[in-house]
Amino acid sequence: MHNITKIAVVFVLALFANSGGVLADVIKIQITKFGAYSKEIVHINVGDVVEWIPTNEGHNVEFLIAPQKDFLPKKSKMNELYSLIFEEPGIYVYGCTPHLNTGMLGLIVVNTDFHNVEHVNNLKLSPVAVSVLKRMLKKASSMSNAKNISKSRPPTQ
Ligand SMILES: [Cu+2]
Repeated sequence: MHNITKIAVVFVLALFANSGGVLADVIKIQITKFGAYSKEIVHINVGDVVEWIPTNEGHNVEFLIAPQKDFLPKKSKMNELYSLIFEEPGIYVYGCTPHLNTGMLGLIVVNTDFHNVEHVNNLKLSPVAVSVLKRMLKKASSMSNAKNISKSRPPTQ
């Protein structure tokens, strides 16, 4: 009886370890022929996976901002499928290495947590990239209000 209780406790803990028992989502972002990420802003939960699928040559994914300042995810290789699991709540900013200056950027917000927004605002980028980033941040915070509604939609391709 004692052992069964123990197993039950471990099982419940395992459920909570994965964002409160909710199954992880896999969000797919295509790198389009227009040199853009198909979803420029994504709201996810801790434990979710984002996958970048190249459909056009000459692009990649390089992180500029992560919640843990000194632990940026590694840069992806050109034209390669890239997949990352997100474990830290906060804002992540990434871009395409050769097209950062023209504003080929993407934003990921984990757990609707904007605590590191100052780091994002202090990012040194070209004027075009800065204005793209500002627009995305504004949109991301307004999207976060409607997050629960969009979460109930069936997954899109
Ligand atoms: Cu690019």
